[in-house]
This record gives sequence, C-alpha cells and structure tokens, in this order.
Amino acid sequence: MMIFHVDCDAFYASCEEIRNPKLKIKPLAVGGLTNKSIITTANYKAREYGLHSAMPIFMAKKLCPDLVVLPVDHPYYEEKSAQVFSLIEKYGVTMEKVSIDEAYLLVDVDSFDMSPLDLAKRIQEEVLTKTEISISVGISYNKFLAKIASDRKKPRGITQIREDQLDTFLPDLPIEKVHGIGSKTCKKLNDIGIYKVRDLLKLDKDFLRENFGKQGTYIYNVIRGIDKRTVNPNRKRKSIGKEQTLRTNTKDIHTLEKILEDLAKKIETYMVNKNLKAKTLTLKIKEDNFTSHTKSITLQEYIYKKEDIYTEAATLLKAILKDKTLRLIGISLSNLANRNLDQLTFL
Ligand code: TTP
Ligand code: MG
Repeated sequence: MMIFHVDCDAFYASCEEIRNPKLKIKPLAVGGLTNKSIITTANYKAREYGLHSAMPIFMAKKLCPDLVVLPVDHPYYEEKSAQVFSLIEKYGVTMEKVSIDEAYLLVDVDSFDMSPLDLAKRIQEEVLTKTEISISVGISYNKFLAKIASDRKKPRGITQIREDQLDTFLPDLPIEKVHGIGSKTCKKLNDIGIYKVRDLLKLDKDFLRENFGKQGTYIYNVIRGIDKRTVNPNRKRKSIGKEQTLRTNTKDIHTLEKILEDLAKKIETYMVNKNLKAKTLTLKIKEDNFTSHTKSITLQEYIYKKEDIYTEAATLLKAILKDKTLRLIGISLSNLANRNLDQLTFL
C-alpha cells in the first residue's frame, strides 16, 4: 500500500481561470476587495512577483501593479473540488479529504499494472482533461512524506519519496514546511537557532517532548520518516437510493417492473461513478392509501450492476405486492464498500 497526497495548484485562482480563460496569462489573486484585506491565493504568474497566500492586498498590488483581484466565490470552488475528488476517489482504497483542495489516498499499487509514478500521471491527466484543474501528487509510504512530496515540484508536479531517499528530501527543508509545526512552534525553534530539518534532527527526543509535549514527539518521529497516521475515509455515504412516484397509481406488475429497471439503471450509474458495491438491497413501496412498506435482502455477494439490482428488487416486489395498488416505488442499496481496483477498466 502507498499513500498519495493530492493538492490542487493555485486552487481558487485556477477555478477563476476556468470561468474566464483570458485570466490565464495575467497575474491573478483571489481575495477580499479592500486594500486592507488579504489574498487567499495567487496564480503562478502572480507568484513570480513574490505574491503568496495571506499577503495584504495593498502589498500585493505594490509588488504587482497589474494584478487582477477577484472576490472569493466559495460555493463555486466547492463544486469544482467535488468534481476533482470524485474522479480521484476511484483510484484509492480509501480517500481522506483534508481541505477543499487536498486529499490523502491509500493506493494498492500492486493492483495496477503500472508504476506509482505512471499511475499518478494518469490521475493527473484525467483530472486535467475532465475538470481543467491541475494537481500535484506526492507519493510515499506515509502521510507526512506524501505531503512533503506533493509540494516538491508544484505546479503539476509528481514526486515520489522512497525510504532510502529521506536524506535527500528532508535535511534542507525549512522547519515551517514540516506539517504540524505552526507559526508559534516555528518561532520558538527559530529562537534557539533551529531553521532547517537538519537542525531539528540534532535535538533529542526528551528535549522535544519536554518543550513541545505530544507535538514534540510527533516532530521527532516524522522527520525520521516515522508517521503511523492512517488514511481515514470521511463523508462516506451509508446508502444510495432512487425512487419514483408513479404518474398513475397501479397494481400492474409489468409497469412496476419497468420502473424498477429504470431505477436499477440509475443506481448502477451512481455505483460505477463512485466505484461502489453493496450487499443489502431495500425495496420501498407506498400504497395509494399512503401506507408504506419496505423489504430488504442482504446478499452473500456484493452487487452493483443493473441486472443484479433489478433481479433482487423484482423478487422483493413479487413478495410484497400481493393485491396492492402503488403510488410510489423505490430501491436503495446499503452496506456499501469500494470495488476492487482491478474493476477499474472502464476508466
Ligand atoms: P493551498 O493548497 O495552500 O494553496 P493553492 O492551492 O492556492 O496553491 P498551491 O499550488 O501552492 O497548492 O490552499 C488551497 C486554497 O485554499 C487556496 O487556493 C485558497 C485557500 N486558502 C485560503 O483561503 N487562505 C490561506 O491562507 C491559504 C493558504 C489558502
Ligand atoms: Mg493547493
């Protein structure tokens, strides 16, 4: 298993460039519109002038008089983010989204017939083609190193850090790049002459623990390539369902089966897009007198294909329909799991 860290390049600015491609050749920042406010980010063209996140706008304009500044449009960036990460999710056993533009991915590289670098390239290309967002990918054997790696060759970079390469990546790193060292800790360390990881490596475990508590132990470990944090999936759906209110109430089994077929098709599309499979299927019906009934079946094998969904749903329907006249019928799948990566051939 490997961990990929994916981080979008100049995210808010890239989203704005998609809406208005003319901005691509201009220095662009996204932020509050008064001179007193700060910029949230700047595109790479603007970074050539020294602009960076959290810089006051007046300063950014001083460094770059031609700067275009756009207001923050959070809902739009959330929408782009969802597009990007639903594509990426398909490649991992587990995905943990940690901010609007970054996620960790637990990847079973052995199940792909390509190297981790080629796989990252494929993910990067798919995301770029389908969403126009460029991403950088870091690959390593733990979260800490994967994140260091993704930051290495931005924008549109792919970097892998292997165990025997720690010495080439870590010692020269400024300590503020160590995830977990915030500005307060950084200042304290600077005060005692610690600026790079190379200096940090000279501090012993007890010293770090006494001065920085648990965080000190964490720092001691990660700069030696030890990070036991797992990739925790978040915002996982517990079930997926579709239902339909009938145009005219009916007890006709053929009409109802036809609707089940349509519902099964819609659910299959969702399951394929999200790379999911399910073990439990529930059929829901509502009678013309508004009484609802549900009936579930938990299967031995996982399913996601429309034929299987339909077969199970139709069997349940026969069992509960009897002489009822229905006004609504629905299918939902629960007990969800990710499908194996070898089934990703549709990509
Ligand atoms: P980052 O990934 O830190 O920055 P970025 O994507 O703009 O640039 P990079 O190519 O270096 O990754 O943050 C993601 C988005 O979060 C960023 O586009 C804007 C927003 N953000 C803020 O609103 N305030 C901040 O202080 C930072 C750092 C980011
Ligand atoms: Mg980013």
